Amino acid sequence: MITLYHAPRSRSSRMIWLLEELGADYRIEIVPIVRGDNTGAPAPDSYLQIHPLRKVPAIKIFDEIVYESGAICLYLTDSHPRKELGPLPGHNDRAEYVRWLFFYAGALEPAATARFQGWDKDKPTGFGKFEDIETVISKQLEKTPYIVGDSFTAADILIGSGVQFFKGSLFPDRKHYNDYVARLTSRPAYIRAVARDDG
Ligand SMILES: N[C@@H](CCC(=O)N[C@@H](CS)C(=O)NCC(=O)O)C(=O)O
Repeated sequence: MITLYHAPRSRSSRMIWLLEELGADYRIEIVPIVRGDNTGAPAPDSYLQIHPLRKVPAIKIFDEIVYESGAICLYLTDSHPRKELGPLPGHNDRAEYVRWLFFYAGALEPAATARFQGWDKDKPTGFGKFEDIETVISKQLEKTPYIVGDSFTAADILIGSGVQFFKGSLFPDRKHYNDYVARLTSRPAYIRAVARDDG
């Protein structure tokens, strides 16, 4: 049994989606968090043994704890190989899959945060320029229905949530973004996850 530490309408909502896609046996434990607009309350000190930054998502499987959305995606798809939601080592698409998970976490997330906060200046950073990052994603989604190619993977859960959130605001309005989000949000597992978001 997997425990998902979750706050409704947060980054952990995506992990409910992933667990539903995997058909995993899981339970949800609701965790209080301080939100971006400073509402909410911090998780209690007891939660520091699950996540040292008091954030969600985190998962616990037996005695193992994983936090960071990209790490959770990789861990869960590797540990549910028969579900084929992430190419495994040796698969032709493995490099691309891992690259997109880390591109989300290491490039898109920090660049979008910097853009939102007005911190991004015209200086080299470890994550690159926001427009360049958007172009990389757009070029891929112009070519293929999913970010790794023809098949849905857990990388779509991360990149797709970014596209869904940013399209029409930080991301330009593009038809292939609308089509991509429509493809993802019509998935039965996505719909089930939305229904479970409150716990
Ligand atoms: N890089 C982390 C970000 C996690 C994160 O920032 N989660 C927010 C919710 S969307 C949170 O827990 N905020 C509470 C806090 O920072 O105290 C991931 O992707 O898992």
